[in-house]
This record gives sequence, C-alpha cells and structure tokens, in this order.
Amino acid sequence: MAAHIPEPVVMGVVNVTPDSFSDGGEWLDPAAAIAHGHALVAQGAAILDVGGESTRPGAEPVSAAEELRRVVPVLDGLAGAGARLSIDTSKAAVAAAALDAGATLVNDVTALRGDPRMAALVARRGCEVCLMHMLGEPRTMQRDPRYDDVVGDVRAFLAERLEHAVAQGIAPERVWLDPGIGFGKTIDHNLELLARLDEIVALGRPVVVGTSRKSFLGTITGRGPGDRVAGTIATNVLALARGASVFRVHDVAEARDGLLVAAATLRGRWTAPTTTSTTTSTTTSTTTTGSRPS
Ligand code: HH2
Repeated sequence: MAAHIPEPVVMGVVNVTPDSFSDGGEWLDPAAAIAHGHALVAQGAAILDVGGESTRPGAEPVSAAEELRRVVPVLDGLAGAGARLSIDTSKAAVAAAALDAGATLVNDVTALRGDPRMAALVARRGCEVCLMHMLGEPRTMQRDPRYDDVVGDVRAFLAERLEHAVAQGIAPERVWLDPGIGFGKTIDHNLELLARLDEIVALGRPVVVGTSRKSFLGTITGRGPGDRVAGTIATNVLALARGASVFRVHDVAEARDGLLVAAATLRGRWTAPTTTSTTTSTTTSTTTTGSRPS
C-alpha cells in the first residue's frame, strides 16, 4: 500500500467517435459531446479527455483531418466548462490544434512514438503530457501479448519514455505515466499491473489509470460494457491505495464518490464537499458549487 494517498483526480472521457468500445457513436454530434462534457464536469470531473480516434483492440486508424473535424468544435465548446481539457491523440497536428483551443494536457497512448513531431510540440508549448504503455498497436495488440515480467517491463518502458521526453526538452514535472491497462495485455497482465501499481508509482511521476468499462472487467463479472461501473470503481480504489492519482473514467459521478470515500478512509480524515446533489441519477446533472478532485 502507498504511504501517501494522493488527492484523486477524475478525468472524464469524451469520445467523439463512431466506434469506441463502450460509447461509440453516443457523442459523435458536437452538441451532444459538449453537453456530455458539461455534465461530466457537474458530476466531478476535474479533467475532460477529448478523443476523436478509438484505440480499442482492432480499431482502424483515422486521418488527422477527420480527427480534427471531430474534436476541435468540441474543445471549443468546452473551453470555460470548469475542467482542464486533455486531448487524447497521438498526432502532433491534432495536439497542436487542441492546445490552441485551450487543452493543457496531451494524452498520447503511443508515449511520443506515434508522431516524430509530438515531443518537440509538447516541449515548445510547455503543456503536460501523459505517456502510456502499449505493446504493439491497437489493430493487433491483443494477439497473444507476452512479457518476461509485465510490471518490470512496463516500468522499464515508462522510465525510458520519461528519459526520452526529458531529453527532448519536456520538463520532467510535466510528465504523467500510465501502465496502459488493456493495451496489449491479457487479463492476468492487467491484474498484476494493478496489484503492483506501486512499482510504477515509484518512478516518481503522477500515475494515470484507465480501467473504465474495459473487457477484463467483463471477463471477471460477466457483464457488458455499460454494466462495469462497479468493477471500474473497485480497480480505481485499489489503484488509489497503491498511489495512482488520475482516474480516466466514463462514469464520473460514481468514480468520484468511490474515490473520495476511499481516500478519506485510507487517510483517516475527510472534508465535506460543498456539493448539492439534486438527484441520485447519474444521467441528470448535479450542481457542484465547490470542492471536487483537482
Ligand atoms: N484507454 C483508452 C483510451 N485512451 N488513455 C490513457 N492515458 N489510458 C487509458 O487507459 C486509455 C486512454 C480506451 O478507452 P476508450 O477511450 O473508452 O475507448 P476507445 O479507445 O475505443 O475510444
């Protein structure tokens, strides 16, 4: 268990795609995506992660022009929404336009390997960057992934990517790390990474985890993507106990509550939120007047 329990930061997912594995097509219309982003902020998202390309296993790549067409209007509509904006892309042209539109974090699932111009862009713009581990590429990554020691291998990869980022002029304090749950991993790999997440946290940078609705939760529980919120929260809470600080989720209200209670319990202290919830439903907005994870 981590000696220090971080303040949990909830990153809400806004997928502007027709084919994401759990919510493909739901937010493809810009107005719907913007409304969804506002609702996630009201539920407690401190960051909105906007993406225009699915990275689910087997996904086909999308052109930069199409990705830009999907995400830029949504980022424009979410500027001033009350959360930091993150762009989930591996293309420098998309990241540059997103930064122009107000994003301050680049979430690059290729960890600066997808586009040779990405590292220089991040260095020049001084934004934050999330470097994620992935074995192979989305089209093929789930075909028999193998590791010597999954935690050791992922940790060594992330340490090397952090070093590379710094060598490219990115300030180390701007780098977040992510073990890439489900990206070229079997269920056993995912479970071992979560169980030994403290070894990734020991690299000294904020750790992001993205377990939300992923298929290993369905394998364990027998439930479809929309019914995996309890499994998502269980993994988020365990990751928090091991020192993770940023939680990328689709179901923000539930994750926020689970993480706040877990953090209070693990620390043995709590503060009452100044949030007035008008409903217990997660599809209806809550009114947030004060503290949320930041
Ligand atoms: N997972 C997905 C996408 N982006 N980024 C980070 N840093 N960590 C993750 O675990 C991660 C991520 C996949 O989830 P989702 O966006 O819901 O699906 P899709 O890629 O099909 O759009």
